[in-house]
Amino acid sequence: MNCRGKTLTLGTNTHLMGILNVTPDSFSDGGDYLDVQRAVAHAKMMVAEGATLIDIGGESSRPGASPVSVDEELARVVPVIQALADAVDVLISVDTYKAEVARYALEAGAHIVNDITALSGDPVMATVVAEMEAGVVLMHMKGTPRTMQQAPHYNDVVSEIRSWLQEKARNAEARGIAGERIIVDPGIGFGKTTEHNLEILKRLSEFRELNKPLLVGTSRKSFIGNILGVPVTDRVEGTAATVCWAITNGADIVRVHDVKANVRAAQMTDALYR
Ligand code: 9MG
Repeated sequence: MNCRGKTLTLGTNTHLMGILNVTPDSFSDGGDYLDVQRAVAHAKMMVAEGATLIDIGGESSRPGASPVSVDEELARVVPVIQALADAVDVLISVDTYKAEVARYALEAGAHIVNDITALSGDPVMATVVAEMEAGVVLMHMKGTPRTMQQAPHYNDVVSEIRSWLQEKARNAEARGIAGERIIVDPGIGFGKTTEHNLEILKRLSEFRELNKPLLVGTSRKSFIGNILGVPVTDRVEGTAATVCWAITNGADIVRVHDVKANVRAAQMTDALYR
């Protein structure tokens, strides 16, 4: 797929998307020079370890996280994207549901918008993505980050999410976004119980029927903690197991914090499977 002049070749190997959170609990207190340098250094390390995409986010989507203003989010992500676009030769995605943040981020050098609301969080987002010929990740979420874990219910979690993503992809195309620039994502952990997440992973291959590149993000998520009984700082092996499983069940891109370990797991799985 081609996003703003940069190509992502799909099908030959799994792509690792490295997570770069520029929020106060990670690299940023407001985009000052040192924050930017530290964030860029971390992104460069992830690229050296094998990430072929870097996902930069300035607002946490964890349950209960506080929303961030457009100005604050711009101050966090834009300087990092500007610095990174000159420093690395990989695709950059911006994790935002706000059209204004997306527009500035794309102008600063990003190629893809990772929208956890699948274009429904801001009425202008589809226009920005279409006009700027960017790629877009359409992720499924039930509710909002504030409400999503309040007793989520599905009759058939996989069929419902698959139909929902199909509808969102159709809408995106109707709004002028090229079909080949759309990536779909079942949104592990976003309005799902541990059982829902396991069911989605067990039946992941059913999302191939959408005929779109498939992104899966399991990294360090609570369902891994629930199964292994380990804290968020100790979930790298659990994550790697889900990465290998996701690859053999159709994932094209996996979104991870711990790039080195997951690249190795993915390369071995690719050698066996692809
Ligand atoms: C921002 N973010 C957190 N988890 C995610 C996931 O699973 N997928 C995508 N696309 N974005 C995510």
